[in-house]
Amino acid sequence: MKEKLVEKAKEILDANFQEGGFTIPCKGLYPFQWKWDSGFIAIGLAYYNVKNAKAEIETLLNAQWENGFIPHIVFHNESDTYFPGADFHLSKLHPLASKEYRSTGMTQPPVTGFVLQEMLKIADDKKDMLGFIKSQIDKVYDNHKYFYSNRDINNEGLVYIYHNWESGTDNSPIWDDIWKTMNPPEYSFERRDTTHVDASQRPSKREYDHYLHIIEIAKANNYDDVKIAELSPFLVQDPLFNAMLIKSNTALIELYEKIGNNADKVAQLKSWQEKSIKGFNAKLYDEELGAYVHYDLRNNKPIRFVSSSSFSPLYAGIPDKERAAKLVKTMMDKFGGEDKYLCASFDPESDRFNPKKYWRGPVWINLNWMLYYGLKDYGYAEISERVKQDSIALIENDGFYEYFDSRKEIRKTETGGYGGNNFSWSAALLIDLLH
Ligand code: 9YW
Repeated sequence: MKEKLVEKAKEILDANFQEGGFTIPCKGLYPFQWKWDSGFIAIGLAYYNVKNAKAEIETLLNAQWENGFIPHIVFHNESDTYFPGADFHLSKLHPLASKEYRSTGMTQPPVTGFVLQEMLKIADDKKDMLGFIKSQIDKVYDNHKYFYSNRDINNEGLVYIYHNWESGTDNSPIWDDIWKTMNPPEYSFERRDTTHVDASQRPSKREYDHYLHIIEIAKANNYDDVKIAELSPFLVQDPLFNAMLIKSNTALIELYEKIGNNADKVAQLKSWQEKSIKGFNAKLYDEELGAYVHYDLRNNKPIRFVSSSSFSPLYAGIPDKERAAKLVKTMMDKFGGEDKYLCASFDPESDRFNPKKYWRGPVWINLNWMLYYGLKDYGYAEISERVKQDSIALIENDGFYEYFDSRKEIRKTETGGYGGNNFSWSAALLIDLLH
């Protein structure tokens, strides 16, 4: 069983690998290179195709802007199966954007630092991989520098995101109250996602109006960070995004120490790190909920909902042992019933929970992957093993889908896999989990 699944996972990754040296997340649905997808994909590739794993990271980092920014989508190729594409995003509006690659003007969770560290752990030839890392690591460092220099506007060690697409958790109910503060025009455009996937499993047209409106505001200001911080109706400190940055800081410190001769960068990373962990625990933890939550900087208030992002700080070593125990209790009480697969993306007890709709409830393999390692690090061997086995069971049972229904019951009558099939990061991370 294990061998067969791994074989199928490799087939998917190979089929999604493109001539330009990068992997698309899903045929038809997502025909370009996405930032955090690339990271997870490189981890899977590192097990059996080191050349492609390296190419995956290189092609992403080649599209870095002169200010260190790494975009969320790199449009290496033309494709009309996705909206909004390069002609909508117009990255060239920013004076420091890549002249060579068209991209979006927003980013995604900074996973690349810890991905490089994972690639080193996986590599048989450590010397070769460390050489590769040495050739790329400064770009990742520059990306962190970009975040701390431009997006930590209150100097509290926490960076903002200005768009829900930057979070990676696109239509989470967490954003619903922000949408209520906006009244975007009704744009006319042709959605492409709903030609690939059942519309009931995707965001609504009205939600897309909000997504596009934020980009229009950013474009009207040439994607200038200062202007965006001033004007974007969406400005959020996201625990998932910041936890990824912190995890990647840790990885960069360890990698630079291995490489040697980078004392200045190590000192800078340690100083960012100390401030970030402190700021994170002081601002983003909600005692009453027993979970980390998002903070709405534009409207100056915490967004008090529990989602799988609430537990991601476990992966980055952010909570102390006592707080970690509370997090695990919240997770098990709300998300962990025997009738459920871990871990739904949104609080199953909330009336905003929707088990079939994208980031409003379904289980995602990348979040589970982080939770598995996080829980394991904190000594929760049994629960971490359950997250791992649940992830494997979902894929084995339903297929290599983009997201999955957390309710075991429904599989008596219907399939539980939703969104795109033959999805790259589900395949890549399964290879890691089964290793
Ligand atoms: C979209 C590619 C991306 C992921 C995001 C996910 C989805 C794209 O797909 O967004 O157009 O909705 O939400 O996390 O990186 O897999």
